Amino acid sequence: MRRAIGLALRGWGRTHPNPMVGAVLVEDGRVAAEGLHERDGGPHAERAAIDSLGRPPGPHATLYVTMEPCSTAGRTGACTGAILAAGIRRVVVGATDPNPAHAGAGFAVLRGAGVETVTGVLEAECADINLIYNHWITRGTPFLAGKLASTLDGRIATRTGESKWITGGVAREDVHRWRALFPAIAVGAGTLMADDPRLTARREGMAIECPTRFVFDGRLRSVVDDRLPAVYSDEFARRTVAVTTRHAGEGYVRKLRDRGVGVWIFDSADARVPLAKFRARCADEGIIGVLFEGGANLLSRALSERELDYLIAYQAPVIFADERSKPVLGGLRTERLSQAIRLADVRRLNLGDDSLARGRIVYPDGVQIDEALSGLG
Ligand code: AOF
Ligand code: ZN
Repeated sequence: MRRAIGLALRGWGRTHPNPMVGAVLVEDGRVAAEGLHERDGGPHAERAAIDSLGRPPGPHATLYVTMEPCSTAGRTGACTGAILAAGIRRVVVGATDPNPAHAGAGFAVLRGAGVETVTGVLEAECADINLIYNHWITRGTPFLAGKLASTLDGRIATRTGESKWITGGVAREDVHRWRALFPAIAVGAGTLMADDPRLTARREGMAIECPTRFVFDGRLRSVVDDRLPAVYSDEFARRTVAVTTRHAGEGYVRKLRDRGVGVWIFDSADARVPLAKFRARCADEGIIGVLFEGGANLLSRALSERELDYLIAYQAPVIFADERSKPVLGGLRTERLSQAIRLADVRRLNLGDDSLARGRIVYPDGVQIDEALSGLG
């Protein structure tokens, strides 16, 4: 199953809106064939493994697959059908396909046909491969994740504003992996103006990839007259969408649209984009996952509006111990421990001297937004 997981991950970022799936066909204790779902619309992992064998599997073959085989025709024919047609009598599965069209139906089909079906092997790992898909297919809304990087005492910049770099090279490379996974990335105008990030995924030995780039800028103050930020002017400018409100000047909107930059305009009493409306628009446009990369204001708002589903948090073994340094998150008034936001299904990783903790965000009942701080960005 670990080998099947490795195969599934080769589809990283290329299978949307489909899941990443890997499959290994074992005969007499040896790997006879492998397959993966390489891209949306392409053959499913099970079929890819069976086809690559080039002959019927032996009578005692076992198919290991990271996700439940599909049991309805879809665009590529049911995998349960392919398994039965190949005469495979034993199937070992990682995670259940959360797609309501399947959700265990594949197991019933296999078992009904007398195939020995083992489920739940490395289940958590297999489900973790498809964070975006699992959310999208069950809720029909995009998976909104936040990425942050802080010191051990939860700070992202010194009192004078220095922030490059708190985390080391290995952690920063890992960020590019997530950028390559998510169909879209979002940043706030403040971050855009301070850092001028390109928001592309740049990985050793691989072509530069550019997801959809969202800039949250309620008044379009990042559309300055002299030098435009890179995301509005580089070769991927058409991949950029400024997310703004009616409070933005029409001249700025026109200036962006003239360059091929998208502009989404939302109604809002203040100059802040309501994240629930943004999420709904993404769903309409088929954007199934967005990685919020900062800054602190945008992430804090997403959290206080309870619109963030997941957090990817890097932490460096660095301490400022300075109240005037900049905190990674804010805007809530958490008086009791029972009001704390928590992560569930937490996974941890060491990256050089830094660490990564990521997990699903669980919101408590009744946390108050701190009005004094809610004027953030
Ligand atoms: C599998 N193995 O490798 C994948 C599965 O449009 P289609 O035909 O590609 O079907 C898409 C659905 O099939 C998708 O929503 C999910 O439920 C399942 N994906 N299933 O058995 C695979 N990629
Ligand atoms: Zn299938």
